[in-house]
Amino acid sequence: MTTQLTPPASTSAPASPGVEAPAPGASAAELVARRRKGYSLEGDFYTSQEVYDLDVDVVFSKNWIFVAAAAEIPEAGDFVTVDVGKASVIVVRDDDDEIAAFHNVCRHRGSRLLEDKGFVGNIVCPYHRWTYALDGSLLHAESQPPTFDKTCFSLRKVHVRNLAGLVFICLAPEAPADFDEVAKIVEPHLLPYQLDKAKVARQVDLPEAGNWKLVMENNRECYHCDGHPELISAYFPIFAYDEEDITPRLKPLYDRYTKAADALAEKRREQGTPLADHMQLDTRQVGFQLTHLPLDGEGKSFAANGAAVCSKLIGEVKDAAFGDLSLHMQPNSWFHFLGDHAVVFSVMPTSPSTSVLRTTWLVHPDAEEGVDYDLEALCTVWNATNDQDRVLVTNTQIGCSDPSYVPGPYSMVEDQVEGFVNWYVTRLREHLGVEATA
Ligand code: 3BY
Ligand code: FES
Repeated sequence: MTTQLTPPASTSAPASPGVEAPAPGASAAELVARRRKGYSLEGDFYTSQEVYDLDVDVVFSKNWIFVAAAAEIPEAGDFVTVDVGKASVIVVRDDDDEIAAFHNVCRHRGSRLLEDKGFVGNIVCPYHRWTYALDGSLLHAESQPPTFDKTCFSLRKVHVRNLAGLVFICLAPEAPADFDEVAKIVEPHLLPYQLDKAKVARQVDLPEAGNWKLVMENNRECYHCDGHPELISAYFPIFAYDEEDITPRLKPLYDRYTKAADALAEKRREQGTPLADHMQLDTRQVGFQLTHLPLDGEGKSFAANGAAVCSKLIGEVKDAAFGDLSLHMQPNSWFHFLGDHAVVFSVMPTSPSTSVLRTTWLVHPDAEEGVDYDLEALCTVWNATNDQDRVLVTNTQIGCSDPSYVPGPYSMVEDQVEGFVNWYVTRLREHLGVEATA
C-alpha cells in the first residue's frame, strides 16, 4: 500500500481526440495477445462472457484461491461451501482436525449435497441418502447389489491447504506446486496470530456491481486512498517515500515514522517472527506480497488515532502496537493482521459484471463481544473502506463498458495493479498458448 502526500508526476498522455477506442467484440485470445504493458485492460476484459468463462475455468479453477478462514470451521463436522462458477466445493473439518475439500456432488446421481455453511455428523445426500464420512468415504448406500464396492464411490477430492489458518483450494487435477514454497515463507510471519484458533467476530458479503478484476485492481493501489479517510488515518502518510524524497518539511514526519518502524522491528524480533517484506506478485504462479508497516498514533489498530479495537490481543501477540502485517495474494485475496484482530478478504466472480467481496474479522477465541470489543467499532474502518471501494468499482465497471473507454497508463504508484494484471494476463496467455503482440 502506498499513500501519497503529493500527487505523483503526471504520466498520462495529453488529451487526444484522435485516440480510438479498440473495436469491441475481440476474442479473448486477441485481447490477451494485444494487451499493452503499463496500461489498464481493454473494456472487453470486464464485460465479455468468453473472458468471464476463462476467468472461472483458468484463473479460479487452475490456481490456488483463498476461500475461508480455518476459524470458520473450528470443530469436526463444521463446513462451508464455495461456488466457483458452476462448481461447488465443500470445505470441512474432519475427525482428525484436518481441513478437507470435496466436490459438492453426490457420487450416486449427482445431487448437490450441502448448501451454504453449517455442521454435519456425516455428509448425507438429500436425494437417496447416500452417506459419506467427513473424509469423503462412502459409508452407506441403501439397496445395492452384493457386488457394490463402496470404496469406489468416495467424494471427489479437491486440493486444499491450511496456511496458518487461511484455507486455499485448487480445483485443478495438478495444483501449482509453488504454493508450498510460498507457504514456507509466509507461515512464520503468521504464527503469532494463531489464526487457526481465532474466533470469527463477523463476516460480511458485499455484492459488487463490477467484474472481480476491478475489485482486485482497486485493492492493489492507494492512488485513490484520499477516498478512505478512516483507513489512511491509521497509517503514516509517508511510507511511499524513499529517503532521498524527504524534504525538510517531511523530515519530522519521516523521523517519527522511522522511529515507529524501528520499534516495530524490535517487537517482532522479540516475538521471534520474521521481519522481511516480500514482493513476488507477478514473478510466481502463487503470486504474493507481504509487508510490515507500523501504524500511526497509538500504533495499534484500524481506528482513529491508531487506537485498539479489541482489548484481548490476537493469538500470542504480546504487544498491542504490533503494526499491520499485510498479505496480498493472487488472484483473489488480501489480509491484514494487527495486534488485536485480523481481517481477511476474498473476491469471487459471479458474472462478467458482478462479484462478491467477503470480509471476515477474526479475534482471540476468548475475546467477548461487548466486553473486549464492540462489534461495530471493530468493523467500522473496513466496512467504510469496502463501501467506498464498492462505489469506485461500480463507476469503473460503468466507465469500462462505455464504448469510448480507452485503456489508460498506470502511474508510478500503481505497480501492484500492474503486477496483478501481468499475473492475470500471463495465466490466460499460457492457457490459450498466445504470445504478446503489443
Ligand atoms: O488493503 C489494502 O491493502 C489496499 C491498500 C489500500 C487500499 N486497499 C484497500
Ligand atoms: Fe445422492 Fe442419489 S443423488 S443419493
